Amino acid sequence: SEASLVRLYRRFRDLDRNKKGYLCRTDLRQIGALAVNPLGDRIIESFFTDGSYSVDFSGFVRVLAHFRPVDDEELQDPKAPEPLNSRMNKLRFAFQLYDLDRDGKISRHEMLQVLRLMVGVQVTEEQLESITDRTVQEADEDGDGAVSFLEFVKSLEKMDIEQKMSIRILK
Ligand SMILES: [Ca+2]
Ligand SMILES: [Ca+2]
Repeated sequence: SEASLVRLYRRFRDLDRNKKGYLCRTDLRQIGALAVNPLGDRIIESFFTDGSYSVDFSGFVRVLAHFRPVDDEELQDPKAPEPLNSRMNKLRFAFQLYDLDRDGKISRHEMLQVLRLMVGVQVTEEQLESITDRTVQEADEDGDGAVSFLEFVKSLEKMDIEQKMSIRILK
């Protein structure tokens, strides 16, 4: 809505500490919800397409739209384009946080890297390896040793993505 765009713009300007007119990685690290998120750095990277070092307001809004909480009262116009915060778009966004080389599959190595960020230091390398194997095996239906987007969607079928992938950016 127009009102939330105005509020977002205010947030954007607050984050933009040197009044540059764009945000860099350091600016985004001021967002509390990202600073405490184990995948925060990866989420921050997704604001910067093609190795750029700055994101303008429209890019900022586009990425954040994925995290907008789904509002039950929102009327869905069947003719409107799929909103960026739909379940499928949230899953697409999550998938690309794993698929670093963008080949459309989460390899065992890519899964290991994400799990390492998420489980933290409490597990040994050996445990991490076996968690990775189990996670990939459980999702990998065609047995190619990697997780495709469809396999990813299926394995998360019962998870409350709408809830888990919502970040309140405005207070
Ligand atoms: Ca990949
Ligand atoms: Ca597979």
